[in-house]
Amino acid sequence: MPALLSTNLGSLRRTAQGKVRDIYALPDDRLLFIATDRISAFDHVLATGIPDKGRILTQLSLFWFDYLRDLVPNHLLTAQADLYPPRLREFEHQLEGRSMLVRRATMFPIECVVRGYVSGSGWKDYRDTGAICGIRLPAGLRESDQLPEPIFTPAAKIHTGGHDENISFDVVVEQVGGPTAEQLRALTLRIYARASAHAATKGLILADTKFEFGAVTTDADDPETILADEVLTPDSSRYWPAATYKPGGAQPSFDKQFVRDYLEGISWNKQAPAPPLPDAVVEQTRAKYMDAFHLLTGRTSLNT
Ligand code: Q0Z
Repeated sequence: MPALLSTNLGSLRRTAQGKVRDIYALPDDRLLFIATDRISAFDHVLATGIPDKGRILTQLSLFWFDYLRDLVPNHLLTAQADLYPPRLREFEHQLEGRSMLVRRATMFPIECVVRGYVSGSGWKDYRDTGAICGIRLPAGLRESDQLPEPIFTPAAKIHTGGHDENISFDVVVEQVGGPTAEQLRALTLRIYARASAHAATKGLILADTKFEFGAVTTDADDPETILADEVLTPDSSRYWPAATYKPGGAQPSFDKQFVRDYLEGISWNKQAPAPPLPDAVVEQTRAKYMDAFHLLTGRTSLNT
């Protein structure tokens, strides 16, 4: 199957479009969450998609939702396209294996990031200030070093294209209140502990990852915090092969390194329009997403 770069569900309203994912509104406080085959690099969506990427990332999220279900409830209603509302049937080729029917939640305006290693914006902040999100860290850490213990490093969502802004826990408290801030931190750290332990048994370091939580009202009218969005995919996480881990510099990207190397090699100026990718780079990248899926789930094929 060719890569799916855009979705069109007729008269349904697309309520959000990210670099990779599209969200449509449905009646009864439900959303349809679709992972396309788009890929971004250097903050641009590329002209070429990666066939199966959306299915791989969706099915990895589904694996993790199930793996974590006793720790935290989540937004999934069903990912079986044949159980979707009848009006979606005609679009099933855009949906099969790559979409989730989810509960609409009231999202907390916080990216719940957890870091076990010092990388990305965490490394930049540490290098410049000795702290990440106001958490003082020991002197002398090198890029990609493991932290003494995993830390909660929240970020504020910047909607207009920009990068999320790292914020202190005190700012989270101001945004959502003390009890909810503590709940989000505790959930984030607990999920990371469980997921990073699983990844480690498969030879992968989960260096950091990002969760989004929302609030729903239960049958008993109590507010409940649920895990939403996609979870623990290579798009929302840094996975490193333990076998080649070498602190003291940046680690190669598990999934996107072939893409980055190609784009660096052609000296693209990182301004739109992003160039297309050669078939070989597409195929190598698809294989990396499949490797991650296979390692983490033990499965060798995808569901439709
Ligand atoms: C998540 C996002 C985008 C992908 C809205 N269960 C939910 N309830 C309410 N809202 C959301 C969810 Cl998952 C929700 N996002 C983030 C935006 C593509 C994810 F354009 N936006």
